[in-house]
Amino acid sequence: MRADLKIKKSLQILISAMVLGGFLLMPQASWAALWVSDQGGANPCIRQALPPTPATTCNSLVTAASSSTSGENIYCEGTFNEQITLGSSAGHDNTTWDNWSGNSCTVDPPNPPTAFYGFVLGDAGNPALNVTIRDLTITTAIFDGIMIGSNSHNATILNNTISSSGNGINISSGTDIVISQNNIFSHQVAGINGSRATPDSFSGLSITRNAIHNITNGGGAGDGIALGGTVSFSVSNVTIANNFIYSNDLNGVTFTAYDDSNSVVNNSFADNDVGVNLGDSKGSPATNTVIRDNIFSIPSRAAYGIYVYNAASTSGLASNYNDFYLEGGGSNAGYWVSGAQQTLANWQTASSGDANSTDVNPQFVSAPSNLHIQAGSPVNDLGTTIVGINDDYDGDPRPWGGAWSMGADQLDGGGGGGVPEFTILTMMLALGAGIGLILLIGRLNKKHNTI
Ligand SMILES: [Ca+2]
Ligand SMILES: [Ca+2]
Ligand SMILES: [Ca+2]
Repeated sequence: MRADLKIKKSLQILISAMVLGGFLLMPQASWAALWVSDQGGANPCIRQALPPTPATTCNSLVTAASSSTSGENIYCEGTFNEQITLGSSAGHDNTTWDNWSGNSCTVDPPNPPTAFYGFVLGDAGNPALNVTIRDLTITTAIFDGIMIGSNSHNATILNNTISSSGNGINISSGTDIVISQNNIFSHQVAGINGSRATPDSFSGLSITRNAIHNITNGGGAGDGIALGGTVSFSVSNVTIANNFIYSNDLNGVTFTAYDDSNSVVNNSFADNDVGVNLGDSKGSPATNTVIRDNIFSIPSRAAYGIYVYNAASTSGLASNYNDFYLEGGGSNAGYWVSGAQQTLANWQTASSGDANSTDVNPQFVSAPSNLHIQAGSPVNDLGTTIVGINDDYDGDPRPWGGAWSMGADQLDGGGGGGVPEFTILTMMLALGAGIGLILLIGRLNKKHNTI
């Protein structure tokens, strides 16, 4: 990579770190918000301008939902054994549900018949519009950690830990949903599950920069991401990019039935039975799928990079610039309609695609869970330009000093692949004051700002 670019990048980070650092050194800004603590007890929730003491907060997110007005922030800390259902009131629209500072906020709903979900967006046909759920831990819901329905458009699910439920996130309707930077794992059906049954659902769904892993087939599935439509309404315009998708019992991503014009780009797959599946045994189509710049590390069992289940799903498939790394012992590059294609060459012949793909060891930092690539990885700069994908799993910019890296990690952008700009930043900071703070901000700046 070019040294001048590295230094320029370092200066950009240093300047932004100093600006952010100066901002944080100012007196703490106050937010008029609803504050919720499991140590609190006040009822109803009262809007307050400063982070109050627990004694003056309410102790229920459900109570906060009954008090919220449109556009409000709700900050929480502690553990809440509740199901939070939004949509019955216009005061639920435009709300942001967030932890306060670095304090954890966990939603752990009780069992049925008291609760089936952690959060529900959309209540009996009433949508909850423009809701953001961020920085929370949501665990052990019998059905779904987060259920999105009733046309709850523009939901943003950001930087949450969502574990050990039926589905992590289940979507039945709602356009322009953003799911980013979440850790979604140990569910029994799917990490993200979507079954479209109404017009315009799912259009603009974006699934980026998440870790989706260890989904088991306890519920009969075991998919990282499972999206399917109906004869009347296909799932379309979904972007799945920059995710780590690993150790799922069945498919990393499956477009099971009536999917059209969806993109799977710049993801890193490892230890799944299938990386990307198209269609089903009944002949249901998943058409016009774009599969580019992904790494498929295909484990040593009856496993496949791409599985095209039926002839209908070959239509419009645009697959290229992927890495099909066969770990050996039964792994196959793909499955094409009626047969396994063991090697990349077999797959290329059968599918007439993937002309610019490769079959090299991507040199993950620590497979299968840390799918950053090591310095010197042969898939660096082997990808093709993907319009609209300008960062990577870590938020590092693409491209960096060359072309797109295959997979979710842009090597030259730093992060797990190598941290040269951070090293230079550290050296520069040794000359100045406020080292700890700016180092911290330098790190935070790699991901996103947190409140
Ligand atoms: Ca629970
Ligand atoms: Ca990176
Ligand atoms: Ca927060």
